[in-house]
Amino acid sequence: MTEIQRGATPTTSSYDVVAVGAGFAGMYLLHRLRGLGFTVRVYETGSGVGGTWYWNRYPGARCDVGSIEYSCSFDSDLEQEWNWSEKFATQPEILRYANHVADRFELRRDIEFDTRVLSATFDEQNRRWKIRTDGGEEVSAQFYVMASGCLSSSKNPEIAGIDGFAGQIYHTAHWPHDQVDFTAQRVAVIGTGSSAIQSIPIIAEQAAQLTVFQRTPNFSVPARNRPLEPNELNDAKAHYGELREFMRHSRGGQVREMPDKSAFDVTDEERTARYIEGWDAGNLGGLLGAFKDLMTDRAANDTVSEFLRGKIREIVQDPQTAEALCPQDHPFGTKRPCLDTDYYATFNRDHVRLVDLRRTPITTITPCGIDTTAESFDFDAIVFATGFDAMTGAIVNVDIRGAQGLSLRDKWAEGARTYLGLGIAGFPNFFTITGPGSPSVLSNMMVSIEQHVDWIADCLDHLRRHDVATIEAEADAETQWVQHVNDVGDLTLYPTANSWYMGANVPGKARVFLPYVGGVGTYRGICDEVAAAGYKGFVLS
Ligand code: FAD
Ligand code: N01
Repeated sequence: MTEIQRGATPTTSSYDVVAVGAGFAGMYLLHRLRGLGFTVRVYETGSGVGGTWYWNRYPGARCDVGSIEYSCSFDSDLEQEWNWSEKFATQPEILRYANHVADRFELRRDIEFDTRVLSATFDEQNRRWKIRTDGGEEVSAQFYVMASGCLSSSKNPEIAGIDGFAGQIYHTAHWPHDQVDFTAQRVAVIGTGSSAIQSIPIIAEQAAQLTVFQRTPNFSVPARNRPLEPNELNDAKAHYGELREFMRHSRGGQVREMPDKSAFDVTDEERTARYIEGWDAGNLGGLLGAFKDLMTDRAANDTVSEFLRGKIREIVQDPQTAEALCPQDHPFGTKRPCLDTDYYATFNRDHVRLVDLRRTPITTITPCGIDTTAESFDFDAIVFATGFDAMTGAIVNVDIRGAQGLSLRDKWAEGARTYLGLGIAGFPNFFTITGPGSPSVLSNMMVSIEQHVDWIADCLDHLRRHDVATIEAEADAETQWVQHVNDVGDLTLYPTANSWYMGANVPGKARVFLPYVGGVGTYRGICDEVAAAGYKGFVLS
């Protein structure tokens, strides 16, 4: 809706910093910058804080990084006063936490809710960003930050007929705020990524019939979720400082020891025993981190992938369904693996059916349901669990124009290019949080968010103290960083999969490995060195 249609009264205001997004990234950025005395305005499309946890309210939504680790580390009182109730917190609990953070630090007064940022243009003459919203507001800021989330721009399936469906359509990433009741309904779920895998067992509890439409099977490991014991929480509270320090310098931002052995350093029996231990551990690290070469050596990965396929065949009674659920097209871990509760066992229920779209693709969504090349299905409701235009979608959804009118959409048409995932050549005074080219989605995002926010806050403070008006990534530094991100990525198996890490899930999106796989500790060291060297690779003027 344009400003004219809305009839809003445009206002003009001026800030030090404008940020997009009131998830954990935008909230912490606001808190940090406010503490440094900057004036900040945050815009958020949703009506509340929490980002991911505001939008993704589908049944079964919860984190798959342990709650204690998936939490803010920037305030020790906050750490001490918040009590996580489960090993993996539910979406409602994380949303309550996000609201608690907003209340505790009085963040809402600087957040404009129900407002989408449409465009941001760098005005070279005044060296300021002009930001326009769908509310008709136009504001200016010296610095502009996209804290817009890596998994916030949802994606519908590219299937004809969606608009003609007579029943209810839901998307996991835009779940209604009111309870959805599938009792006695015939329900379809399209997709088998993390959102589907979490929601399918719970939808199956309610629905009269559940049909899962799977294009690509994914690997999933049991979460073994449970209430947190009081002593676990107390122990974490007593040692938060050490835990956080370990996480900040770790590979994935979690409390996890790194393996030192290859999968082939041990006997077959020892290897299997290690995988059983990983399967029983109730986290992804148990298997991803079982051996040091699982993500770099195809033969090593085959051993864990085959172990997991064996587990699927053990659990799922119908051999044809079991086979269809076995991922064969990508090595374990190269598409984001899932953590589930009873996912595979759900396919043993009489009213649950898997449709393998590799054999019988969907041709159209009809008014009554879904047609495949083999069958017509009638449904009361269809759930799209079809994911996101990850890492770049929310950024390029805004029409961002840098120096000389350069459009970020155009610049990234052949693939996202950044310096450190923080700055972009041609876009002065512009930052992204957990942007492409940073560890981001390959890590515990809370750790990566805080590292980026701290780096940006320190940078702005430095610029102000040294009377510097603009900072911009150098084109050469950007090229070298992009090369490094690719080189490190190419040492791994990640680029072999058609994953959203590669942009492969969005038709027409450039195939580039988006995150930096060097690890959060290494990456933090690089960012710190860049800052210590007077922001090496950036032009300060
Ligand atoms: P978000 O939380 O995505 O917030 C971005 C906000 O920006 C959104 O609210 C959006 O509305 C707003 N926005 C975007 N564009 C605009 C615009 N143009 N104008 C105004 N507002 C805009 N990560 C983990 O590390 N561990 C987990 O266990 C985990 N679980 C997840 C489970 C789900 C279901 C999903 C989808 C993601 C999960 N993630 C997890 C990743 C998760 O996205 C991050 O952990 C984290 O919440 C991201 O915070 P953020 O503030 O960067 O972005
Ligand atoms: O999305 P996805 P998601 N026809 O992209 C299928 C985080 N997260 O929302 O693989 C038919 O993983 C698609 O098939 P294919 C986590 O980082 C975490 O589930 O493209 N199918 C795939 O099966 C995660 O990785 C948690 O062939 C179509 C599915 O839809 C990320 O968010 C929970 C299709 C999409 O899976 C995204 O997860 C939830 C079409 N046209 C999310 N288009 C935790 O547990 C797409 N698909 C922490």
